[in-house]
Amino acid sequence: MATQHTVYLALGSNLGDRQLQLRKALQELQKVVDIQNISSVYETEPVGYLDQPRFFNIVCYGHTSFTARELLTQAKTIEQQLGRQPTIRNGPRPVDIDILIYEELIHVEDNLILPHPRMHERAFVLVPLTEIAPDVIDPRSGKTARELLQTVSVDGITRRNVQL
Ligand code: PH2
Ligand code: MG
Ligand code: MG
Repeated sequence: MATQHTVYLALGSNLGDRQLQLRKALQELQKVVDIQNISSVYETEPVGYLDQPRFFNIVCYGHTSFTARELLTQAKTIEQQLGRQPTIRNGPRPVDIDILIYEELIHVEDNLILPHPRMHERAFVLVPLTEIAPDVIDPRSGKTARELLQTVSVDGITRRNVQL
């Protein structure tokens, strides 16, 4: 078996049937990542660009034989399959799939920065991440998800009883 890499992914949806989009995205992701755990669904106020619908956000983690770059390509393909169109930065989308952490990799390239450059300041990532992996370490800061969560406001984040 090829070497397995541990990866943490964040998914968000705020266009169309958010539950269905996340479910379909997970189904597709399962083909490239052996998903071990998925957080609850959180309904979250938009961050960055405010004039758009609320998101459903989740985090999952698993193991993959793909490199980070290959996984990014797969994630983009799934986003497009689910109807994502190019739009304004931080704007609305049927589904967004971001790689948060890939092993202990620290990597900086135009379109692939690991760990995710804004994960440490985003409650919509840190709340679900802490739910499933409170002790995971952000390789950049050396802090755990739980520690990072203590540094942000969790206003506008609501756990929803939504089955995926
Ligand atoms: N994603 C963004 C920008 N803003 N806000 C929320 N609540 N959830 C997101 O997933 C999100 C966002 C860029 O990817
Ligand atoms: Mg994103
Ligand atoms: Mg993205």
